[in-house]
Amino acid sequence: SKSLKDTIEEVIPLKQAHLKKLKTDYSDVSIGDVKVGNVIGGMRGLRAMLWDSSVLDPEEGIRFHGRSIPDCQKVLPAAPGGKEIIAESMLWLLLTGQVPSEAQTRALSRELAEKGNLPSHVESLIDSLPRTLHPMTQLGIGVAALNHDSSFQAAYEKGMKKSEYWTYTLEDSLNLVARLPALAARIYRNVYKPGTVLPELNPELDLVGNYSSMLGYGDNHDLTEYLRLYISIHGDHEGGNASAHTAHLVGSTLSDPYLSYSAALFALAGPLHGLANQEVLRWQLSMLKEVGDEVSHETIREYLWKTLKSGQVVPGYGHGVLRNPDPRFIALQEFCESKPELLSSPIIQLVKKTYEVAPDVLKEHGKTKNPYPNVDAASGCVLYHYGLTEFKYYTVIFGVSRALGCITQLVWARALGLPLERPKSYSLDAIEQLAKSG
Ligand code: FAM
Repeated sequence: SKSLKDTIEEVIPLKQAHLKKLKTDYSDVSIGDVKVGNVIGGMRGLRAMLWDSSVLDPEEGIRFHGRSIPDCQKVLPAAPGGKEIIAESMLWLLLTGQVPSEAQTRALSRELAEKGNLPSHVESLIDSLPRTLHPMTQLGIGVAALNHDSSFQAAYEKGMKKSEYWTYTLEDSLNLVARLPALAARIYRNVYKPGTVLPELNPELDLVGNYSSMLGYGDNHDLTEYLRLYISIHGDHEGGNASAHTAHLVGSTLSDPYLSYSAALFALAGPLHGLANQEVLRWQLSMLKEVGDEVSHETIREYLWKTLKSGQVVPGYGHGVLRNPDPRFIALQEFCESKPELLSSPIIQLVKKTYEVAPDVLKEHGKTKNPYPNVDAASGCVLYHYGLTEFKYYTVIFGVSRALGCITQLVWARALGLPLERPKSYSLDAIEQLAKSG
């Protein structure tokens, strides 16, 4: 069966022709105008970016090459003995637009496991960091240091043709995805389980199977399956979210995939973005501490108001684009509903009860355009239940996942020859003048 690289190579001329057609037929056609509100409002709603692998509909949520999460759950291969989508089948779909066969998925798993060991300089760099340094900072540092072996950078120095950019980008990208589990697990062990032995990568396991076993949870089939689902569905969320956009911007300067993705991780580390999944747990636990055994809709409502009145955001709720409950949240909830053990877990029940109350409170509060949960509202509590309770680590798991979408864009941006990103900015005075004359 065809390899991932050969499949991408086959799709490239089709996409290149499509882009060329857009350029010749429609370059001067407007697909929306730019209001002052967009410019001063974080560019919300501005149609200003090409991102082929997924599109986010405000009502319905994410589709990966046109496929919703339930569609993907039906067709994308799982791990041997598992049911959930795995990172490899999602990555294949994102990169090629096609559903991989079982054999192609297994071959990619094997390729990634074979490439997954960290270079020793990265191991010693990570081991030298203080245990108190936030795990996300450590992850970003480690990913940046992987660029020591960038084949894109080496080929660029030698002088490669533009038409070859994508192949070296793909090579670096797959190495990056392959090495993320060992890097992320090493950080976990150093910070939370010092002195324990990190297992070797097992070439028979899928990427997340290996990640779970290196974290120390390889025997927990349900947690491993949850991580597979989690990492697949957090992979890509169109282009404008802060981490994806950062990877794309940095990559547009022809920085290699390691540097581009390292930058993206520092965007993911912000509390309005990926750090929200750590914040949700912290917030729900402090709620538990305060209300004790009195967890009722009423006490949760009071706690929500207390958070809002103190000027904080309710973590896990609201979204820059979505205007309905996030289908990723729903997929994770459904995972819980399929397991009675999870349904009776106090922390999972608390998250569920919060969901029954929070939208009405947020509507009454009247500020957020989307009073519904995003993915972060649900993602951490299942990890917590299974014993992965170190919630400062949760965004690292998100960081292992988001690479899938970011590297897809990097490969395609190079294959399509997309240029350096460089929007026009204006000063306050200049914007006012433009508005008055426009
Ligand atoms: N709790 C309280 N207030 C909220 C809120 C929330 N969950 N969500 C939005 N608002 C406020 C927001 O702060 C803003 O207030 P000001 O006018 O005083 O600035 C107002 O409502 C309008 O905001 P919006 O237009 O509805 O949202 P934005 O597009 O500006 O921001 C988020 C989107 C995600 C940053 C925002 O909803 C938020 O801060 N949510 C909590 C943090 C969170 O869960 N982030 C994770 C997002 C996620 F899906 C991800 O990246 N992983």
